[in-house]
Amino acid sequence: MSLAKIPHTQVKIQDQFWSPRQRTNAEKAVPHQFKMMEDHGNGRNLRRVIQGVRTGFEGFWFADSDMYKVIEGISSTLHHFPNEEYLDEMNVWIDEIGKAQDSDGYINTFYQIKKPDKKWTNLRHDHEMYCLGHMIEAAVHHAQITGKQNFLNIALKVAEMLNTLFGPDGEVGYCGHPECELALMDLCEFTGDSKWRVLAERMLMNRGSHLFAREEGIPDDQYDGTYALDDVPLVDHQTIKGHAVRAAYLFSGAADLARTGEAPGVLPMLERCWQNLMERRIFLTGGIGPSHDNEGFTVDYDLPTFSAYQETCASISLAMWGYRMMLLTGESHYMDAAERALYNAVLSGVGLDGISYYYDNPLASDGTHRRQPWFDCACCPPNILRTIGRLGQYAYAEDKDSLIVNLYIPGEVATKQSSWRAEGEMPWGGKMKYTLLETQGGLAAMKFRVPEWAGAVTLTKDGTSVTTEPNELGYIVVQGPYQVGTVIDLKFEMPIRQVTAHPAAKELTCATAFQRGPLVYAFEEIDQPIPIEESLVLLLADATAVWEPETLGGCIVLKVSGVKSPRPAESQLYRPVADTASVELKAIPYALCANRANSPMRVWMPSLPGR
Ligand code: FUB
Ligand code: ZN
Repeated sequence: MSLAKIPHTQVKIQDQFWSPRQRTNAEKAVPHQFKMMEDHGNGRNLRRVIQGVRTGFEGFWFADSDMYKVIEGISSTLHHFPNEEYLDEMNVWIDEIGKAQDSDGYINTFYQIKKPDKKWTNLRHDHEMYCLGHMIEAAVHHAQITGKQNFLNIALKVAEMLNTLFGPDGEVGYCGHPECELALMDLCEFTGDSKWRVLAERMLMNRGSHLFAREEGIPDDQYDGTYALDDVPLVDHQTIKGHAVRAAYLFSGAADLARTGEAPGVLPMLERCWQNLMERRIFLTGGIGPSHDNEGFTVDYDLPTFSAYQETCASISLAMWGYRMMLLTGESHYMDAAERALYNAVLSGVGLDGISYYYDNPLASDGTHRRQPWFDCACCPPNILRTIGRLGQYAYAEDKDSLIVNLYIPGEVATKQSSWRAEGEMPWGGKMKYTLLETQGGLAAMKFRVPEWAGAVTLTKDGTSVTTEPNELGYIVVQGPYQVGTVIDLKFEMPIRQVTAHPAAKELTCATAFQRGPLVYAFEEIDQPIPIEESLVLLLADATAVWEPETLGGCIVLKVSGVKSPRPAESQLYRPVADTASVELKAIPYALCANRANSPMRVWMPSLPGR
């Protein structure tokens, strides 16, 4: 049973957790990212192309994609925080993009400046379709938000060119870095033109034909296409592997394909890979991809802490994929993972200032891992800009006659059938209240996701208890009738959960971590009475949740019982177990780490049996 999207344009976020982030996005990140695009040469690259200059290209070969993502991020942000000046500034870029576009629709400033006669000769490495995919995604979004066609027309010209080259009458072609597939699916949904689905399907289904081996003259028996998921045909993937962002973007496009029509074998493949990821490869924080070497997956249970790579884009791609799996299947558990990523590994990608970013997000640090204003490889900052801008899209979905609540975020939602106000404490407390503001008729039921983190659940409709036993898809179903003023009160117990990992996750042996609601917690040395290296927590620790208005903009911290294990002398590699003394340790939400002075940090703490 597939569901329909409710775009973020129909969702207002008004809470204490995400609203400040969206505002900072608008007030700080947008001007910062405009500036970064000029400081780092993305704007100059466009102007070089317009002026016919063939030297001086700046940045990575896929730098164009950053500008497209920035446009997408700014468009989404402007919807919630209108700003004429930024709109004008963005339109200047769009004009320039139009001017830099060749008459056949081609645009890629790296190729246009550096090797105009070599277009499409290195699909494996050079990201031409990846960049264009980001353009299409951004242009669709820009058109949705502004109602303007200017960027969309440029993107449609691109899509027509891609169709001529790689569509049903063209060559077999797909990009080393997936992205174009999901973008074409967006374009199909927005324009209603199935031609774009057919093109996406060709890119998806031809993948695995070892195109990149042929491109580089590598004999088939010596070719390892794993990194770019060109090893086997799409439907034959058994596990999640390769480069993390590539994998989750590819599977996002595949999920959209399966949701919108025939796609034999695709759903079982997605379910297999998802299961492998959830059972053996995802970090506690919802991030994916442990290894720096391939920016991706390695083997089952490889879940390091200090060296956890967890690229911000990878966590975003996991949220995108989980969201699409929920839309495709109607099953709520996919949003457990998307929520886990969004509240932890994704949000950790940006500082509270909105203008400092993590590329990789380790789960332990010696205190020197700090967010940066930008990167040479700048994929993550604009990705987080657009993700926070569009966050509302993850909160709801709908089927023919029901509204489905996936994320519990105070604010408002308006659909064709009804408008609701959501009030409550999330993510700090588990109470939510939904009030029906308007109804146009046709709403038969409200469906509420039962989050994996929830303890006991209670629900009343206009004061009358309703069963909270979830249906087979994981939702509590609250049947109508609905009149304006109907109130649904929902309460999820939000226990502190202390967790250990599967013993096969060797790096997490004898370690323990804490979660409350959707948030994973971490211990920063700055909050502890003793050095973090001397801190251990008890298994079955006493832990209490305390609201601290002065900490990190206001957050719930956890006070946890631990013990001090004094640091040995430098000469003492091994030593007898020392006396221990009780201490109270303090944990803050992982996503808020590294916003104060440099401080060593741990999500997973060494633990001792307690009581
Ligand atoms: O290749 C484009 C982006 O740059 C990838 O998604 C990231 O992992 C980074 O390598
Ligand atoms: Zn990135």
